[in-house]
Amino acid sequence: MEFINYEVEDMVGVITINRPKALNALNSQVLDELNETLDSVDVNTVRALVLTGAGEKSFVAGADIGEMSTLSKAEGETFGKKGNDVFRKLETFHIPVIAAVNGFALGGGCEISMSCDIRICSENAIFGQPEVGLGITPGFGGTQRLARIVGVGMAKQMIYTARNIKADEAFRIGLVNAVYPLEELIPAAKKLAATIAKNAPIAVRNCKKAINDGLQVNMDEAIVIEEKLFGDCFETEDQRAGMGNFLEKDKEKKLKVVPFQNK
Ligand code: DAK
Repeated sequence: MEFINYEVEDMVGVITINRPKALNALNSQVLDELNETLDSVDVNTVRALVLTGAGEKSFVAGADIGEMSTLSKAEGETFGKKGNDVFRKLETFHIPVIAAVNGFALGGGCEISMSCDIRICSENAIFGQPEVGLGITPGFGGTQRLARIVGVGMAKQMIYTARNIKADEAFRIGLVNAVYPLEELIPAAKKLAATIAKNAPIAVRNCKKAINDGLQVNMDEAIVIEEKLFGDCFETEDQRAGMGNFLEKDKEKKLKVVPFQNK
């Protein structure tokens, strides 16, 4: 692949968007390659993903403005669908995805980070939805996901003003969970991913689904979604071994990785 690197270390996969000359802007080829990479992830052996950008300046500086500028309406629709499909694939991916935001996360860059489960960033990170300054609306889910993450008032302010915010403000409003010096970002992301990877994979997967699906419906329906996904964990080897280890009071064993089991 030209623009995506994918490496697996232990049970953690790291996907790097590698187009530093254009600050890792998302063109059609990047989106296609990201889609193919996600399809190639072996979720039986990889338990969490880290998504980051190449270089020390930018995570993703948005959708590729050069490519977009010449699109016809029909091509714009195709491009939008391509982006939305990949972003939704990330959001609903079987295993958790951590965005390690190492610089600019503007427009589609901020939006792709919001399709991930968790965002952490470096001190030089800059977030923003500059689209209204370009004569468009955020088109890869920004109007929807930003409001859900930071609240309606703050999302409207960021989107209407097109003002960028720095890492400390992103942390203050809850857009990121933590801020690190740049050189510590990837190690921190891998450590967080490894912590998740140690837990029972079916349970983690079901938690992701319960949170995501539950947020789309009212509480009565959400609780039913949770019940079903809770019940789904029983009779798995993860559940038997996890509870068995606790009952045996074997602290060492309790910390062991419970092997992935398809029911
Ligand atoms: N697209 C293409 N190239 C980009 C780019 C981008 N978004 N951002 C940066 N680059 C390129 C620059 O053109 C430059 O290329 P060369 O001139 O060297 O060939 C190179 O990266 C370095 O950029 P700068 O020279 O500008 O670097 P600076 O440090 O001076 O500035 C910057 C960094 C991030 C502040 C600046 O590059 C910038 O403002 N970039 C644009 C940021 C932006 O506005 N991003 C949002 C794009 S709009 C849709 C769905 C979604 C979308 C659209 C439609 N549908 C559903 C249809 C999404 C829209 C967006 O994301």
